[in-house]
Amino acid sequence: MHAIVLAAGEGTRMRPLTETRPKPMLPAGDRPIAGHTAAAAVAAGAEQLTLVVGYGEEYVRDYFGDEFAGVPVEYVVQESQRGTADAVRAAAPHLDGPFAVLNGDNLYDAGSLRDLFAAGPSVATVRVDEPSNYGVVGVDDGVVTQIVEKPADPPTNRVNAGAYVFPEAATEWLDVPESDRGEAEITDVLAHVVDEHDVTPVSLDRWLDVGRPWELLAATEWKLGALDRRVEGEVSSDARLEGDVVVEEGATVRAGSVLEGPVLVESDADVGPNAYVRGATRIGPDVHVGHAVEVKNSVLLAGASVGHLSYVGDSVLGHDVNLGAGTKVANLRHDGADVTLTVKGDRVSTGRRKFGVVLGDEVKTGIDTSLAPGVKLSGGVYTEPNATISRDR
Ligand code: TTP
Repeated sequence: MHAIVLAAGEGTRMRPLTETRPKPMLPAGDRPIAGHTAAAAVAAGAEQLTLVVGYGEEYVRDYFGDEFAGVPVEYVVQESQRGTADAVRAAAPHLDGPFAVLNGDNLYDAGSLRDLFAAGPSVATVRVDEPSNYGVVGVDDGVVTQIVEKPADPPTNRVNAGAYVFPEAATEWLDVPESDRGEAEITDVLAHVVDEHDVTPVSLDRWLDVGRPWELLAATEWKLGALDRRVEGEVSSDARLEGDVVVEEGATVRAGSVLEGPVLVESDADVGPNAYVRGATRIGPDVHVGHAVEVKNSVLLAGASVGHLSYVGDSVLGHDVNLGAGTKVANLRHDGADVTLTVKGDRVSTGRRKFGVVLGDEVKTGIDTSLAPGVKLSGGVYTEPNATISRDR
C-alpha cells in the first residue's frame, strides 16, 4: 500500500504552538504526531510513504529523512493550503494503483489501519455520542451509502475518521469545488468514490484528531501510557521513580525529586533537585524543571525552563519558555465548570475540568506571575513580576 500522509496544514486552531512549527511535528509522547501516524501506517503494511508538506516543511523533512521504519519516504509540496483534496492532488503524479490517505495530525492504532488497508476502497469510522458535529457515514448492508457533513438529523452515529483507501481512479476526481469554508475537501472526493464503488466502513479501535491544544494533552496521555519504564539517564539514588518513567540518555534527575509515571524525561533535560513531576508529563529535550517545582499532566517543549517554586498543571509550554520564580498556573475553575479556551476567536470548551495554559515559544513570565485557566500567550510575550494574567495576549 502506498500511504499519503497530509502534513502541509497551518494548524491555526493549535496556535500559538504552531506559530513557527507544523502541527504534525508537535510531540505526542516520544515522537511527533506524524511519526506515530507514519509508524502505524508502516505497521499496517504501507510500503511507501508520501508526505505532503508545505507550512514548516523543513521540520517534517528533518524528522523523516528519505526512509522511515525501513520504508522509502518522498515529499510533495503543496504550495498553498487550499484543502485536503488539493493536498492529495499534489501527490497524484506519484500514484500508481490504490492508495491510502491519512492525516498527519491524527493518531490511529495500527491494527485498525491494517483492516482499513485490507478492505479498500474503505473509509475509517468511529462511533461518537454527538455525530452532528462530524461527517456522518451512512451505511447499508456493509457498504457506505453517503457522507453527510454535520447533519441536524444524523442517519447513524458512525463518523468519518479521516483515513481512506482510494482506488487509483480517484486521482481523476480530485478537482472538487470549494466547500463553504473555502477549501477543496477530501470528503467530496470520497463522495464521488462512494457513488462509483463499494466503499467499506472500517471501525477504528482507537483514534484521535489532534487539532486543538487540549487534544495535544490527550495525545500525550495516549502515547505516554504506552511506554514502559526505561532509565538510561543519570538518576540520583535520592530520587524516586514510580511507575512507567522513561529517563533518556543524557537526562538528569537530581536528589529529592519524585516522578510518578507515565513521565518521559528526554535527552539533556535536567529535573530537580526536589521536583515533583506527575503523569502524564512529557519533559522535552534540554528542559529544566528546578527546585520546588511541581509539573502535572503537561507537555514541555524543548528548552523550556521552570526553575524555581512553581506549579504547572495540564498545560503546554512552548520551546524555550521561561517561567520566572514562583509562577503558578491555575488549572481549575472555582465554579467547577470545564475550562474554556479561545480557538480562532471563539470561546470553546476543552471538555476538561482541569486545564491550565498554552504558552507560545519564548514566552517569559516575571516572578510570581499567576496564570488563569485557559489562558493562551503568543510566542515572545513577557509578563511583569507579580502579574495576574486572566486574558490571552
Ligand atoms: P486540518 O486539521 O483540517 O487543517 P490544519 O492542519 O491546517 O489545521 P487548522 O484547521 O487548525 O488550520 O487538516 C487535516 C490534515 O490535512 C492535517 O494533517 C493537515 C493537512 N492539510 C494539508 O496537508 N493541506 C491542506 O491544505 C489542509 C487544509 C490540511
